[in-house]
Amino acid sequence: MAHNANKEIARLFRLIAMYLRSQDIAFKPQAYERAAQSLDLFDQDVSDMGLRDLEQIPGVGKALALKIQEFAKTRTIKEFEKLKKRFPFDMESLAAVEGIGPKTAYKLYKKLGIKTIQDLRKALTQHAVQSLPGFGEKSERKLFAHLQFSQQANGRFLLGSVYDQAQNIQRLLAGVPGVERLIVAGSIRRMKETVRDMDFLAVSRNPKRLMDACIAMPGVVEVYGAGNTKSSVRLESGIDVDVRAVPEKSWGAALNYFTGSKEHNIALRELAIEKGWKLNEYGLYRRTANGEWRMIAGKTEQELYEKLGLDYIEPEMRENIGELELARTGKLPRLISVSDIKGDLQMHTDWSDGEATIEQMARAAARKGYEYIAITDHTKSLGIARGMDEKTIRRQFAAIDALNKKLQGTIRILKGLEVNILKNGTLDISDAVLAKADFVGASVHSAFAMSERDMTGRIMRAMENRHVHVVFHPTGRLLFERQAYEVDIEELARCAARTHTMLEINAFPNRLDLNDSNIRLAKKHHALFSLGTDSHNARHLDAMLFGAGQARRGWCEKRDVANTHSCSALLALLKQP
Ligand code: DGT
Ligand code: CA
Ligand code: ZN
Repeated sequence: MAHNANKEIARLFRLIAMYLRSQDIAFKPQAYERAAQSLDLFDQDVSDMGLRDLEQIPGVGKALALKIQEFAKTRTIKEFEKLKKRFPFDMESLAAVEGIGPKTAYKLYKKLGIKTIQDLRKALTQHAVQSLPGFGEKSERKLFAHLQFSQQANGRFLLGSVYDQAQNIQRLLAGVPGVERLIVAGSIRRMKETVRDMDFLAVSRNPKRLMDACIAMPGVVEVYGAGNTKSSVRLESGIDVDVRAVPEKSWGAALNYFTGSKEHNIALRELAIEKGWKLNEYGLYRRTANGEWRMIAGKTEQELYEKLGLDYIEPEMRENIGELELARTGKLPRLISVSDIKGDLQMHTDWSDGEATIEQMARAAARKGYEYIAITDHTKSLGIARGMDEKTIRRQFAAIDALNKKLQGTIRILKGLEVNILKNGTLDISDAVLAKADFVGASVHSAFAMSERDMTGRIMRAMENRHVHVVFHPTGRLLFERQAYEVDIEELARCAARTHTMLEINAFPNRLDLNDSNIRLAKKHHALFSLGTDSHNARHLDAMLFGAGQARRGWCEKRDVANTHSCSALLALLKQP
C-alpha cells in the first residue's frame, strides 16, 4: 500500500495551491504543487520523519516541512482549514472538471454562488454561465459536455462504473486464507442504479488477516479504520469500501441487515416486534420462559424470512414498497434473471456511431450465448451520430442478409433501426423503408423541452405507427447529466398495451431507462418490455446485467420481457404492419 499520509498531505498541498491560485497569488502555488508532486513519488512514509530529513525531499523547504509535521501530529494543516473556510465551495471537484481551473471555480462561486457540481449542473442547464464575463454560449456548451462524462455526482457512483471493481475485490478477498464466505451487500447487492459505497460482509476463521488484506489492496489511497473485524478504506476511484467479518451463526442476519434497504430492515424489525421477538444484525431472538433472549434464526437469510412467516424476498425487491405483504401471502413475483435473456435488442455499429462492425458485434453476442441480436443504428436526423439515410439503410440491410447467411447456426441478426421521433411525433424514416426492418425502435433525441402533454402525445403518435415495435429509452434521462423529459409513463404504458408496442428497459449504465419505479408502473398497465444494452462496442454488451437488475427491481417476471423468447417466438409476437 502507498503511504496514505504522503498522499493526503499532497492532496492538501494541491488544494492550498488551488485556493492561492484563485486569488492570483504568485509563486507560492508552484511551491506547494512541486512539493505535492515529490510527496506522490516519495516511497517512505513522511509522518515520522524529522525536519532535517524532510527538507531533503525535493521541493520541500523548512516551511513546508513544518506543515508536514503539523499534519503528522494533527491530521490536518491549519492554513488549509483557514482557506477552506474562506472559500466554502467544493474546489476539488469543481476544479477537476475539464475547462475549469481554480480561478474559474472561484468566479463561479462568487458570481453565481456555485458551490458543488450539482450547482454547476443546474446553472449550466439554466444557461446562467454564459452570461459571465469570459464565457459565452460555446464555452458553456463545452463545459456541459465535459460534465456529461463525469461518472460521479453527489458522492454517488453509477452501479455500472463500480460493479466490476466490486466483483474483483470480492474475488480477491474471498481468496484470503481463512475466509469462508464473502459477499458484497448494500445497494450493490440490491442493484440500485447508483451506489455510495461498497459493503462487504464475510465469515472468516481469521478476520484480522482479512482486514489486513483489505487495507493492503491495490488502489487503496486512504485507510479510515482497520480493526479486528472491520476495516474501511477509500479507493483511488473515490469510492469507500467497508469490510466486516461476522460470526457464522449470524451470517444470514448480518447479510440481511447490511443488504438493506434500511426501510426494508425497519419493516422486518417491526414485524418481529409484533410477534414479541427481536431482530438485529446478529439474529432473530425470542424470549424464553425465564426472560432471556434466545436466538431462533440468523444463520441464513432464508430461515430468517421463514421464521417471520415470509417467503424469501430477493435483494432487488427489498425496498419496503409492498414486498412484505406479497411475501406474507405467497404472491411474490418470480423475478426474471439475466440468464433468461436470449438476445440483445439495442446496439450500434460503425454504420452509425458504434465502434465495431456488425460482424464483430454479432460474434461477441454469440460468445455471450445469445440466439439473436438486433442491430439498431441511428437514422438520418441524428446527424451527430452519423445517422443513416434510406439508401444507407437499404445497403446495411443487404449486408445483414449476407452476414446472416455466413453466420447461420451461430447467431441471427435482426435488421433493426433506432429512428428519431420528430417534434410532431412523425419519424425521420419513411414507412416504406421501416417495412423492410425486422425490429424498429423509436426514440426522442431532440426537442426535449415540451410540456408533459405534448411530449406524451408526441411519443404516442410514434407508437401508433404500425412499424414501430418499441420506444427506446422512454424518458431520455441520463444519470448525473440530464433530467428525464416530462412524460406520462402511465399513459405511455396504456398506449403500449393497446398498440402492442414495447417499452425499452435500456441497460446502459447511465441510462437505465425505464428506471425501476417506472418499470413497476408500466407493468401495472400490462406493458411489455424489451431489454437492450445500447452497446456502442462489444464490451458494452455486458451491461445486460444492469438492465436485468432494473427489471428485477421493477418486479418483472420472465414473461414481461420480450427477449426472453426464442427468436421465432419474438418475431411472431411483434406488432405486424
Ligand atoms: P448506499 O450506500 O447509499 O448506496 O445504500 P446502502 O443501502 O448500501 O446503504 P448503506 O451503505 O448506508 O448501509 C448498508 C445497509 O446497512 C443498508 O442498506 C441497511 C443497513 N443500515 C444502515 N444504516 C441503517 C440504520 O440506521 N437502520 C437500519 N435498520 N439499517 C441500516
Ligand atoms: Ca452501501
Ligand atoms: Zn438512443
